[in-house]
Amino acid sequence: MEIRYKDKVLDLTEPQIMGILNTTPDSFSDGGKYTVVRSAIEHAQEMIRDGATIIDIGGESTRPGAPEVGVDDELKRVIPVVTELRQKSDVWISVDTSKPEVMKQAIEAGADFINDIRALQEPGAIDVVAGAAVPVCIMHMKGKPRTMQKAPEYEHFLPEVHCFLKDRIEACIHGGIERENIVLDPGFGFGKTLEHNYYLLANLEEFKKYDLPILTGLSRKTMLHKLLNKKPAECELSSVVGAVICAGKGAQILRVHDVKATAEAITILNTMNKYQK
Ligand code: YH5
Repeated sequence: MEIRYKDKVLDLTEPQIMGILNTTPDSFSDGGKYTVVRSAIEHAQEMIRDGATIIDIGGESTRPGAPEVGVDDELKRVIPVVTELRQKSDVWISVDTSKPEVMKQAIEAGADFINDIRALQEPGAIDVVAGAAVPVCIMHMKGKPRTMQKAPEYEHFLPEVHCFLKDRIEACIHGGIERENIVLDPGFGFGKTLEHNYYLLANLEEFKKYDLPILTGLSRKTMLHKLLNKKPAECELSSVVGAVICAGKGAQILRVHDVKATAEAITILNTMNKYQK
């Protein structure tokens, strides 16, 4: 498996690490624009050195309960970082956004992957991605980020996740997106209880049936720190374990905060896999 954009190819035979780059103001001490862009670029370069082959740039906080961000603020946060990182590196640049205007300007600034937790449901989003022929990750979420964790309920959990992704794959293809540009994500932590999340993890291999790349993000999420009675920042070890479990069950792209530790763990997995009879 692989993903392609323009002259670039990302081989997915071995799992790839997507490093999370936050550009929301709360992630830096001083909110000045120059400081924010410089710190973001330094963080991105560190993650690249540590083994990330994709950098995921997000300007909207999608943590449960976080306020919504307007398009102008999101553009101000994301575009300068995409522009600067593109000048400095040929790493895959992913933009974590649901807004068509942010997608469009990010692609113009050099982004080569769109990561949309809302699975291109915003009007115009499919058109932007189809027009640019850029790879896209579509994720399952039940409800909206602000309220999704308030007692999510399903009649049939896993079939509903599959049904949603199947419908979105069809909508994307109908809208002109090539099937080989679609990456799937079951959306750990998005409108799911602790039980839902572990049920999903246990049955992750079901998502292989689409024959599309699978992306997962468990890093520092509630399913880890709540289970272990820890703070999110204390979940490096459990996040690495989560990433390795996902890779072992077929995920090709691992969205993580702790790139170096994840890269070490994945080296073990890759080496073991070479000796599989
Ligand atoms: C994802 O899974 N997640 S942003 C709550 C936390 C910790 C971390 C403390 N974007 C995903 O990372 N994109 C986000 O609790 C994503 N898949 C894809 N494709 C949320 C996040 C987080 C939320």
